Amino acid sequence: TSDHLRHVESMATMPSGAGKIPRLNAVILGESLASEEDDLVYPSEQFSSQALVPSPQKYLEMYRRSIEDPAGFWSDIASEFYWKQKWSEEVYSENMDVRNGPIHIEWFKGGFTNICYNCLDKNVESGIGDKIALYWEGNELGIDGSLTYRQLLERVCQLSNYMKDIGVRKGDAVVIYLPMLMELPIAMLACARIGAVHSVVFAGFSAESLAQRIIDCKPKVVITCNAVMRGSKIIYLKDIVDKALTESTENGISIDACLVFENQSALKKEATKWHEGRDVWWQDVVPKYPTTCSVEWVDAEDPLFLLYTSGSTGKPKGVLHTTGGYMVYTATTFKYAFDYKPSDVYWCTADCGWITGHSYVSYGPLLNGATCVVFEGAPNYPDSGRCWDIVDKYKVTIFYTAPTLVRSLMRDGNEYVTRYSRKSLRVLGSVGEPINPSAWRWYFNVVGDSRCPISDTWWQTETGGFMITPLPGAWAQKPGSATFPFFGVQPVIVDEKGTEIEGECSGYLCVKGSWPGAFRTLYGDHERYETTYFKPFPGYYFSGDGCSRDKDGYHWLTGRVDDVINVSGHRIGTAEVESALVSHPQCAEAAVVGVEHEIKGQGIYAFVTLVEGVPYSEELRKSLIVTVRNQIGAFAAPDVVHWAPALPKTRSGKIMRRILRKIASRQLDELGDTSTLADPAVVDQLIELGNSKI
Ligand code: 6R9
Repeated sequence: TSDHLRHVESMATMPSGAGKIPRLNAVILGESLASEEDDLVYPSEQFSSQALVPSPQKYLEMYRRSIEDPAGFWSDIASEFYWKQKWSEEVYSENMDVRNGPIHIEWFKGGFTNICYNCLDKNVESGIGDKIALYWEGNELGIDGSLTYRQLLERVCQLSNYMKDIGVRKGDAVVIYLPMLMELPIAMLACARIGAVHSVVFAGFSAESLAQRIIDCKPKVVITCNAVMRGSKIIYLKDIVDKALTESTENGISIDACLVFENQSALKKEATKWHEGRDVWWQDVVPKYPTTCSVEWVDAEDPLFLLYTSGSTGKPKGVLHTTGGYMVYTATTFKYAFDYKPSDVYWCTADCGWITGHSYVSYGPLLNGATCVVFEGAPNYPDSGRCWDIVDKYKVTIFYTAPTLVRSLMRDGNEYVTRYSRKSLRVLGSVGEPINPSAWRWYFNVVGDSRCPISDTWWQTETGGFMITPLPGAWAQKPGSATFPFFGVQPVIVDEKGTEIEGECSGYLCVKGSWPGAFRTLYGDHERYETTYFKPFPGYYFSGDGCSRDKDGYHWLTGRVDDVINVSGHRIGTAEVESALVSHPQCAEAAVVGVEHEIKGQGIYAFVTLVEGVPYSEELRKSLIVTVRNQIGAFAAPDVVHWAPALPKTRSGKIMRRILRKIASRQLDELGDTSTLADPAVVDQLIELGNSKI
């Protein structure tokens, strides 16, 4: 194993925080990564001395055991959870190498447990029933609520009972299309309690995207609400669901019920369109059910949820996570990466529609008995100080968000931050995309008053939980680096041939061996699972990300190397946007690339070829963007539409995206070799059109 162990070992000789003063550079925009590498930011001695993992030495000891004896390491941790029946002898079994037959990963097989029981009943029984599990902060100032662990358990049981009553059984799918109300984690937990498989669809997805997911997983029930306020805008979610369900019915999929929560602060019952016989008001039925509900004990390898994510082809992939390994992994990563203590108040700004909201709003924190903030609104409403207002209101100690939000708040100015105390904060987190060093510094210096370590957590929908992340008290950080692997994770960097490269290097980020939180398959398509993730570099799981490792063994994620773009931390497949664009009757062809964007990280840049004879117009540009909004969601709308008389293609007809990326980012002197193009003149036409405004 060794390259990594060697690095970690050398790190153990690193001085720990004692007496070191972080070198705090001023916020300089546009500084380069290279000059940052030696900039170490140490946790304070005070922080380290109270931390769960206080030193590189302690990490090394635990990490070494996790790699040399994964079964022992993880079964010790798993034993802290409640199991109705212990797993079989073999803690895990895996084949991660396509050359040795089908890929398979199993953890704690034969063990029976329930993740909802471990999140709620176990905590209530251990005596924290009266501790706040969820604080809910509404979109409007002054609209809020909270639930203790006991109250949350009761609410979950009522919904579980309702679902059982209408015939939802173990293994049935349930689609959840809700904004960040407390009912969203309640619905997830209620499914888990009865062994149903939830599939949460982010409430920013369009009717077509929702329909596509419903058609794929064929749920018994869809859970939604009538409408939601986001900032000063109202979104009629129920109308979107109606449209999606009409489309699903046309495709032969019918559901038993659509359960609708009346979100009174947005829209009254009376104003909601209704489909008699199918639609049911949550408030009419759920509160009538008993507040206790027996638990469905499930095998550790029974599915817990499906979450659709974008890949490099048009069809979203249904990432499937199972119960036992995911439970153990999300709980453990949460605890160590945020140095969690029972007195913490934790707030993750992610929506439960994404993996971060699954693992680190719902499951990870609740499994630890944590108090979490769930926020319905937008972080800049009513103004850019909202986050820090919430931090002060609930005395948030751990704050976890995405670089895109950090950058946009940074642009809005320090006054919005410094107006609030923020004294409660002790750990900050970042996720979703690489955080640029200047944003890291602003986050560290201004938001955290140079006092709070930042956990820059690298992971994916597929990995279930953190893979490369700082342990905040254990070692010095380098702004912009996700640092070192979590326990049990063996990252490797390979070259194009799939050969592991050692030492200071850069290449494709893969993982050797399995970890408990790994996804087990793509729903209904194990072949695509193998092709996408295990065939590119046989013997490894391929992440789709590029990564470099510096001389001290720190990992620097450099972004996607496939046709996926990362817009504000949301993964969007270029193929999805392209297929939406070409569905427009006047669009003949489209090619989409990512382009650097100051706030969003990446923006969407679309080259569009129109049907013969159709003239370019501003109106058409708008209508193309509306098409993408309708088919995917507003977050996938192109930032730029670049008219293209033709697209640069090789003689075999392949679009040369490399050239399009250069044109999009105006790096015109770096176009490289264009001689292999079928028609090199296309490039000049494109550049010319890019110069003239239409
Ligand atoms: C958790 C999540 C996964 C992709 C991943 C990578 C990017 C996420 C990152 C990061 C650099 C980090 N990514 N966290 N890149 N540093 N700390 O975001 O899951 O939506 O599946 O996206 O996001 O490119 O491959 P998901």
